[in-house]
Order: sequence, then C-alpha cells, then structure tokens
Amino acid sequence: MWRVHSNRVVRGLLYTVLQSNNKACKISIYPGVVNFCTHKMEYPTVRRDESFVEELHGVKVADPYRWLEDPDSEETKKFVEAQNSITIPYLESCPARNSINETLTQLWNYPKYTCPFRRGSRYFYFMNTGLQNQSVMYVQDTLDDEPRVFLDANTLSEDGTVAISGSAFSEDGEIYAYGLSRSGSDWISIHFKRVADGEDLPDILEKVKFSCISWTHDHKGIFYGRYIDQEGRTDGSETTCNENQKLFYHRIGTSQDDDILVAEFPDHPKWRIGGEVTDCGEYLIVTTQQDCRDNLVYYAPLPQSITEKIPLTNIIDTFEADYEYITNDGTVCIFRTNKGAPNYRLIKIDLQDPSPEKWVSLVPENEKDVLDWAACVHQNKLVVCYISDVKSVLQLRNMDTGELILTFPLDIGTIGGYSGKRTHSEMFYSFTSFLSPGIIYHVDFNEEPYTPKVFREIRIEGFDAEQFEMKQVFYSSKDGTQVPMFIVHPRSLQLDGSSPALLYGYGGFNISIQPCFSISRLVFMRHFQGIVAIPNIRGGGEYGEAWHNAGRHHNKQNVFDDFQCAAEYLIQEGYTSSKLLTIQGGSNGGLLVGACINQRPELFGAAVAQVGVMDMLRFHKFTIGYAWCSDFGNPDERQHFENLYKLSPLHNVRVPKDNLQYPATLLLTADHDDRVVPLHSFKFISELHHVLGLLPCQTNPLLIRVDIKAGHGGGKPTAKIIEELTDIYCFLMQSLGLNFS
Ligand code: X98
Repeated sequence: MWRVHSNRVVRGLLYTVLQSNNKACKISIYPGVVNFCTHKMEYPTVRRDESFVEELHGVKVADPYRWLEDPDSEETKKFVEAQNSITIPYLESCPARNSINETLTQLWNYPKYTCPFRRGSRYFYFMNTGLQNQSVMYVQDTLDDEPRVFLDANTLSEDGTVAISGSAFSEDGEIYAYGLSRSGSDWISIHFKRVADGEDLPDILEKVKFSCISWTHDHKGIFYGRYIDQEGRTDGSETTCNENQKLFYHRIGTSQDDDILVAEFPDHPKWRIGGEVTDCGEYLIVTTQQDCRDNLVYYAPLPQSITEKIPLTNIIDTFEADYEYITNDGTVCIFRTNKGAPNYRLIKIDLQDPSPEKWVSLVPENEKDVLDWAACVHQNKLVVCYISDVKSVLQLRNMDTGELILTFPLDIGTIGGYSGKRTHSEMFYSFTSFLSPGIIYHVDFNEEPYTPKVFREIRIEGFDAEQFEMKQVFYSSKDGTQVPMFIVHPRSLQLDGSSPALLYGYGGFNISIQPCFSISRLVFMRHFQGIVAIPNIRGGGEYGEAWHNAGRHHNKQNVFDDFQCAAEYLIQEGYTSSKLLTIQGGSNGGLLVGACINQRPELFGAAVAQVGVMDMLRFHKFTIGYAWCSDFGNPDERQHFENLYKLSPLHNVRVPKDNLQYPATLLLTADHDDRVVPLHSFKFISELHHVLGLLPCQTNPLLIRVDIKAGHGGGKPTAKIIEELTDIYCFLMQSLGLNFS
C-alpha cells in the first residue's frame, strides 16, 4: 500500500515522496515522472565519452567524464540537477529528519565567544548568540563596559552567505580592514571600517585571494595579494588556475587602480606572496611559497612613503623549510622554522647578516613535542604552544634567552585561540576539548605570579561531560607504526560491537587534528548511542615533519593504511562492527575516504566524503591545486604519476570480489568550492555509478549532494551547517538502519 509521505518543493524542485508499509519509497521528481526505489537506487544516466583517452607517461588513461570539468555547460548543470533529484528525496524521506534537525538546532543554540583582543585603546571579540549565521563582532572600551555591535556580517546578506575572511586593524586601532567572502569562495573583497563611528570607507579592493593584510605603522595603507591578471569570473564558481599573484600597497582614500605594485615574481607564476610589516614598523618581510610547505624570505626597510616597487633583499633562497616571522628587535628577527629541526624551533636571524652560520638558536627543537606556534607578549615574553602526543602544552618563555618561565596548567585538549601583543601587558587564550565547549583564560602580566584566570566559560544547557568517556589509545598500523587515536563515547555504552561508530580522518599537509568540541559529534554519541574515533594518521603534523613526510608523496599509502587499521582496531576491540562503521573526511580527508572505500569496501558500512580531491591525475590543473604537489606529488612527473594512478579514487573503482559491495557513500560538494573544485566529486560519483550502480548486490546507496551558494567550508552560515549535518545523519540513519532516540 503506497501513501504520500510528503509533497513539497525542496531546494527548487518539486518532489512527491511515496512510502509503502514496508518502508520502501518511490520518488516522483517531476509531476508524471516516477522513480521506483525499493531495495536499490536507480541512478541517473551519465554520458560517458569512451573516446576520450590520453597517453600519460606512456600509459593510456581514459577520462570519460572530462566534459564534467566545465562548470558552465548545460550538460553539467543538468547532471547536478539529476544527481540532486535522487539524493534530496532520499535524505528528505528519513522518518527522523525533523527530530534530527530539531536536536541539532536546539543543541547548537548556545552562546559562543572568541578570545577578546585589544587593538588601539579598545577590545573586540566575536560572539554568536547560538544560531546566528555569522558571528557578530563587538567592541568595548574596557572589559567591563557594555559591548556595542561593531560589525554584523548577518546584515550583509539575507541568507548569511557573506562572511568575514581575513582582517587587520591599523596600528592605532582606528581602521579595520576586513575581507568579505561570498558563497564560501576563497575570493575576497577587502573593505575598510572607521572604528570611531563605525562608518565604512569607500575603498574596496577586488580580485584578492590567499592574501595577507598588513598595515604600515603610519596607518595609511595595507599590503595585500591580488590576482590582477585573473580573467573571466572570479566568484569561486570558476576552475581557472590562480597564477601571478602580486603584492600591492593600497593607500586609504585612493582608487584600487592606483595601488602600488610592491613585489612580483613574473618568472614564478605559481608563487603566493605574503607581506608582513615587522612589529617595529620599520621593515617589510616578504615570504613566497609555491606549494603547501617551504618558503623563501625577503626583507626591505620600509620607505617613508610607498610610491613604487620596493627593492627586496633575499635572506632565505632555497625552498627547503618553513620560516615564519614572530617578532624582531631592530634587525634581529625571531623565526619559527623546521630547518634542521623537524619538530620546529625558534631562531634569531640578523637581517644584516642572515647567513645560517650566524643564526642563534633561541628555543631549540624538542625531541618529542612539536613547537606549533609562538607569539610575543608583554615586551619580552614569548608564548610558545607545543603539541605533545596531540595535546596542547602552553608555555611562557623569556624572549631574550628562550628560557622557560612557566607552563600554564591545561587539561587534555587544545589551545583553540590566543590574543596578545608585545605592546600589551595581558593575554587571552581559549581551551577546548572533546568534552569542553570552551574556556577563555586571561593573564595579567602586571600581577605576579602569572596566574591565568577564567575570563569566560562556555556552558551548554543539558550537556554533562561526566556522561561521556574520552581516551587516547595507540594502535599498530600495517607497518607496525604506533598511531594515536582519541575515542569518545557515552559512558553507558556496552562495548560489544553493536554500537555505530564515526571514524574521522584527515592525514595530510602537516595539519594536526587536535581535540575540539563538536555539537554534531555530541549528537552522534547521544542520539545514535555512537562512538566517535579520531586517529592522528600520518601526513599530519602531530609529530612534526617526520610524521608529515611519512604520509606524503610515495608514502601517501601509509595514510590510508593507518585509517584502515584504525577501523580494524575499533572492530577488534569491540567498539563497533564493519556494518555500523562510518568513515568521514573532508578535502584531503575526502581523498582519504575515497581511497579507502576503493581499497577496503567491505570494511565500512558507510562513507561520507566532503569536498574531496578525487582525480589525482588532474588536481593540479584547477585553481590552487598545483600547490598540493608538495603532498601529493606532481602528476606531470612520471614517478609521481605512477604512484597517483594507483591511489586516485577516480581511477580505482572496481567491482568488489565475492559479491561484496561498496559502503553506503555520500559525496558532498558545492557550486562555489574553488579550493577543491566540485568536478572531483562529479567525476567520482559518475564512475561509482558506472561500475557499481547496476550490480544487484550493490544495495547500499551511492549519492552526491551538491550544495548551492556554498564553498569549501570556511564561513559557512550556521543554517547551512545544520542543514548539511541533518542530511549526513539522515543518510547514515537510512543507509545503516540506525535508531535516533
Ligand atoms: C591550501 O591550499 C592553502 C591555500 N592558501 C594559501 C595561502 N593563503 C590562504 C589563505 C586562505 C585560504 C587558503 C590559503 O596557500 C597562502 C598565501 C600566501 C603564501 C602562502 C600561502 N591548503 C591545502 C588545501 O586546502 C591544505 C591546507 C591549506 N587542500 C585542499 C589540500 C588538498 C585539498
């Protein structure tokens, strides 16, 4: 017996979802067109151009979905419509959809604060009352004053899709330069707001991406990076390669057309250029980077007035390590570097005599812990944050000698935010962990001993950390490497393999996945009675450059092995079973998920791959993709090509042996993702459907959700985040048969 389950216009399409007694459903996408979906999905037919074959390094490689690389063609638009038109009804027909959405919304609705930061004579901070699409920036004259709204990005668009991305105050704190991103794109326009009266200045800077914003200390203008030669659309829906970034100086009150070209490297079109005015205001430090690691360093004394290109002196001339400016006294600069120190160290380089023999070691490398970041506070103190077995350790050190003054007491978790300045006698830092939504601490350096005081603690009504258990385990990977993993779950769970588990991973780019609070994971644990597991797989920065190197280029397979061994550990230890295990990852983690379902389809019940890199032979051709060759290798080089061809999700979809099937798979992407362009997911889902879609044993759904007015994730409005999470949990509930209670 069929009944109309729902009949509504959703995301621009009319759907009639019919449900039968046995819970099967048929979906009418347009009036008169009915799709039957009982135990198995029927996927849209996607044209394959079998004639499209390229010879790469002597190997014939087919690319039948090359046409999907054109985001503007009618055929691609129809493809997106057709995919969404099977995915959305599947997600919408989840019987617990409303409950999931309401639970997420209700739990999300608590006030969130960032650390306050002082600029000029005022304090600023961001606050979200709970469900606001974008956090609001407040200003106070003192910490006890009534806060006033300074900048509310929610007023800049109806749907919250305009977000602040990058900003800097002038040195006197009187002008705020801020980037605005639209629909999740990496492109920003830079705007300027006068602080005293909140008035926006007429200056607007366009074609800005991957940019620094750094003021000269006369408060007259900023250095910023611009892709002035970029042709065609620059709204993030294009896939064009970003080349020829140039460093410009914009003087407030002038037209962008009159901006001064300060630095360019025309022989190196792929270099990104950062410019930073030193703390003393006397020098410009310029860094260049082609990939996602290693940079060169230049400097120049700043002229009184910037009217022409600034002649730069090179002090680091080889791409072999990272160098990050921290602060300086005259010509002596402190840098954080991994040169000769895979766990990073602080060194002093004299700009007048920068030869490596003259470098002074200020804080030497720690044998085990990674020096994650450092900042200068209260004239001559250094705040130094380490990663120690994935957890944060926060220290105060003497800037002249590097000696340890004290280690701030900290629970197991992460320093998620920091504010402090060399010219100020106070600092703030925030702590977060899986079971701690956030505590902001304040340290007043005028009072000894330097005891951090709780400035603000974020509390969530109805959340009791005591009801959950968190632990860190170390498991053996395929080659015997010990990999740390956090496991969090309700205390009440019986660990007999019957619990659903969510295994999240990233594994790349020297990025460390540290403990942080997450409402969505709380919902998974509390309402699906689930287990959350986060292994710190190789490729990340948790154990410094060695850990990163062990998971990049020809070692990339280690990343996938670590993740698969994490899954096996969870099953062996009775936390879950394959059928109840979901793997999840985004961006480089989307690649991880794509590779793992190809390599071990039977190991997982479901897979959620968000904004993933799936075509490993062509990622370097679009937007900023070339920068990832430092992790992935360059497909134009034969040895890298051979490695990439073996692990590329798009090129390794095979019919599983023994009548097994792929896990229920949901790919997510968005129309303005200009970091990992959506074509990766478009081609991968098409290949999954082509190889597996008609197999009788492939009863698990293989779906893609393509969002609109959204990008890679940064600046996503709360409404869209909750909608996406609702969809993901509806997908897991439907495909794994989970209970939501
Ligand atoms: C990037 O591609 C980073 C891109 N990126 C930059 C620089 N600035 C950025 C500012 C905002 C957002 C992205 C930025 O490279 C930059 C500017 C000047 C000098 C140097 C850098 N990332 C990788 C990524 O997104 C990993 C992390 C950062 N990936 C997507 C890797 C694979 C999938």
